[in-house]
Amino acid sequence: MGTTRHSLTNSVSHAAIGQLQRLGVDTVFGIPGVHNQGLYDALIDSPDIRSIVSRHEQGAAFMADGYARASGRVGVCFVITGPGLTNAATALGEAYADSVPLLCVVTCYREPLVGRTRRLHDLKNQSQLLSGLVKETFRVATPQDIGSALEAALQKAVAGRPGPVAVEIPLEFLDIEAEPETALASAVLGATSTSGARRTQTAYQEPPESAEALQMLEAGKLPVVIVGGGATRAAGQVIDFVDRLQALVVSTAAGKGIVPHRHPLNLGAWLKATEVQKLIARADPLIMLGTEWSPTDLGEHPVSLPANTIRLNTDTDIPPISGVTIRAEVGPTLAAWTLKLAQRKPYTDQMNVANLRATTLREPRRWPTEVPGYLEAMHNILAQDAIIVNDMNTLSYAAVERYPSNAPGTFFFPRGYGTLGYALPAAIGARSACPDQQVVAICGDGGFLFSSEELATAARYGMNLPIVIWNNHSFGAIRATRSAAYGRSVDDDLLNPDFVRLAEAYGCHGVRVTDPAGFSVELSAALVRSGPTLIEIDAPL
Ligand SMILES: Cc1ncc(C[n+]2csc(CCOP(=O)(O)OP(=O)(O)O)c2C)c(N)n1
Repeated sequence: MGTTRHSLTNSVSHAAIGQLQRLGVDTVFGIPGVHNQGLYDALIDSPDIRSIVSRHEQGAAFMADGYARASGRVGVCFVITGPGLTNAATALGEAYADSVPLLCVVTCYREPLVGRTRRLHDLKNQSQLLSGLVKETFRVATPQDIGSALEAALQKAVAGRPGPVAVEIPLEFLDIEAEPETALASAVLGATSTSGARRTQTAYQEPPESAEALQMLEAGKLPVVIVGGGATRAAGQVIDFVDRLQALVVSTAAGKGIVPHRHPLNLGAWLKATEVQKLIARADPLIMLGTEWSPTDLGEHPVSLPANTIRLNTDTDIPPISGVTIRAEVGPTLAAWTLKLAQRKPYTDQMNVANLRATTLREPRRWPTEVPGYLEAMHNILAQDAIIVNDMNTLSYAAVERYPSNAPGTFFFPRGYGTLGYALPAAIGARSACPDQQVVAICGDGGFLFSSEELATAARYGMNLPIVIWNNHSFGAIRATRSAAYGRSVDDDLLNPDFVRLAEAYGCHGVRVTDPAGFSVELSAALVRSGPTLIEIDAPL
């Protein structure tokens, strides 16, 4: 233990990085500091792990989020104790709310001074702070625990309802020599886990409630499926199931694209639509797949569930409902049901599905009349599997309901926690995970400035990334809701920088467009440009 700091290649930090590599981690996002530089030093000796350095820890954690949503694997970020963690906190909150598997590796002091903060980067109580942000924190008690802590954390991130986890490593351990057992323990654990970073496939076991669910499916007259983000990796099984039953489908924002928009039974992603609410009320049965039935999807008018509801979810914490709740993986369970329902006569053949779909899609919307033209231009240009990473803004709200997503896991929206500043860094994460897919960020002028410094990251790594800014010179959504609620508005006007020049100052390409035709030209050009392009839309107020 305790030898020359700079010559050590078998440090606890090396054991940590080696273990992450064995567990399938290929990218880490973060910011180095004196309080975690042992980890960064060890990365030099593990060229298979790519390090992407952000300009703010919130950006690093959002990048890990975007990486996770795009790849289906755990996103990993490295932050220093104290301010590194508090900067990342909001993004961890978003990942928790949206069930995104993240691992935050954060340093700490070996002896926490709970209640005092005299040491550099020390917090009053870091572990307590973490407990309010993540599913579970693994505090490394001895240097020998490093391998098992990382493995346990990665497994926890994907177990049940996915979410963020943290590993707190005392910074006193980072640069000391790892005991032989440390490496051994890591190797053994690594070998037994094919990839802790991915949800492991276990043999399908019929859930005990399956029989009841199948009875409801056999007897029902109008099956309606609500598909949520928890079914993203089970798209094939969901579509087979829907086809077998000829069930109508509605999706949440997170579930967009799981059943392609072009599928004739898909009514879109608008649970609030009047026709959809009516349909849900008379569904028989209603089948909820991988959705928590979140208030953020339902808005102000929660729809009550019919008695005949089947709920399939890995989450163990979801509240009870009438009907039957099954805690199991969506994919294998649906595959088994589809086989068992082989003789079912399709239900909806008498319904005029096309009419219902048209009525649902025609419902009047509140956004400016220019919005659909821009979304249509995007849809005409982007590939079917293009990843659209949204912030909270007018264009994105409209896109939830209107953008025709045709591939699963391609529409990201920070719906659960509703954090402004998500889109740019999360798009950088998605771009790192999926270099062969198109990735586009959509921001408002307000939200963009919450994380615009990450233009530097996109430029530094030469990322081909169009960043669209809907510039209505205001916190438009807030202006609209406040005007509606109070009949007047204040502090919603924004004095923005010149976005085109801002982009150029960062080494990105910048353009301003004034109509969908110009937008089409610039978006097409941005998709083939090697670096990032900021496209400012001169939007109506
Ligand atoms: C971190 C954070 N702070 C505040 C809010 C509240 N908020 C929600 S939408 C919004 C306005 C966003 O403005 P902009 O990005 O310009 O989009 P627009 O509504 O104008 O289209 C604000 C301030 C939030 N969602 N997140």
